[in-house]
This record gives sequence, structure tokens and C-alpha cells, in this order.
Amino acid sequence: MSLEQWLLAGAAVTTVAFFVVAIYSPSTFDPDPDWGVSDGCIGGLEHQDAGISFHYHPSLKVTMDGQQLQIASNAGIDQTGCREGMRWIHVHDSSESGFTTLHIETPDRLNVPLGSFFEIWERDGGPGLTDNRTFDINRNGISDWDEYEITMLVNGDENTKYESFVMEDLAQIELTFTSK
Ligand SMILES: [Ca+2]
Repeated sequence: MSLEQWLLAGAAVTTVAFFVVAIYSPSTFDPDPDWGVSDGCIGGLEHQDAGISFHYHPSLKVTMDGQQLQIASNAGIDQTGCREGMRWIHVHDSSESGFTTLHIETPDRLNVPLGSFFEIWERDGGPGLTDNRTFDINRNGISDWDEYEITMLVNGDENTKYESFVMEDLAQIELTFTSK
């Protein structure tokens, strides 16, 4: 084969390989969560303003055993480590009956996982706190995965990323916890 034919053959193999990977392991292309976002703080006493370039609004609704759990209306605002400031994920107004808007404001384009909001909301944890990226919605120090059946819908479709789900603008995230 000529050099040109070799190059064409190589390109064809690469293209096929791309589709094989895309079809059989779509998670290969999922963004890696930037877990450090829960430490970010806008303004306040201890942080310089970095300048906010990205500002978007997913929303969250949590139901526990048939009862909607109200998300704290000041979650992420003026908390330990971010006094008089706001975390990069925070809440201004919470809803008792519908979705609560999460405000995500970051200086760079970051992959903000749902679990980071639970860290900021202080409803994460688990046995021995070895994995602080696990839901602990009832704040008892026991992973909710041991206590509840958990389902998650994003814009009405089932989603199995849970804590690692990278939140997008206007995504409506609905979590349901049902006691085992
Ligand atoms: Ca728990």
C-alpha cells in the first residue's frame, strides 16, 4: 500500500475505534467531577473575589418517604470557612412544594457535581466519614445508600450518576429516598 492508503486505513481504524468506545462505554466521555468546588467562596472575609465567569441554575427537589424535604434557603451562604460570603453553589430561595433553584457561580468552567452541593448543605457523609461524597440526607452519619432506596430523575429521565452527576444549566434534578 502507498503511504496515502496507510494513512486512510489508519484514519478508518481510529474512527471505528471511536464509535466502538462511544457505544460500549459512553461513560468514557463523561466529564470528571471537580469535587474541589465545594471549597470555593465568593466574597466574604477570608477570600478574594476571583471574578465570576459562569453563573447558571439547575434546580433540586428531594423527597423522603413521600414528604418533600425543604432545602435550607441559606444553604451555602455565610457558613464556616466562607463567613459573609457565598459558596460557589448556594441557595437564595427554597421551595416547599417545587424545585429549589441552585445558584452555581464559578470563576472557571468547572464540572460541578451534585454531591458538592450536599457537602455544602452538610448532608453528606457515611460510616466513619471515609467517603464524604455520599448522601447523608438525614444527617445521622450513616450512608443513605445503606438506609434508603434512592432514585434520581434529571428532566424526568432516570439518571444513575447520583452524587457524581455534573449539573447543567436548567437541569431539574429530583431525588427520592425511600426507607429500606
Ligand atoms: Ca444517613
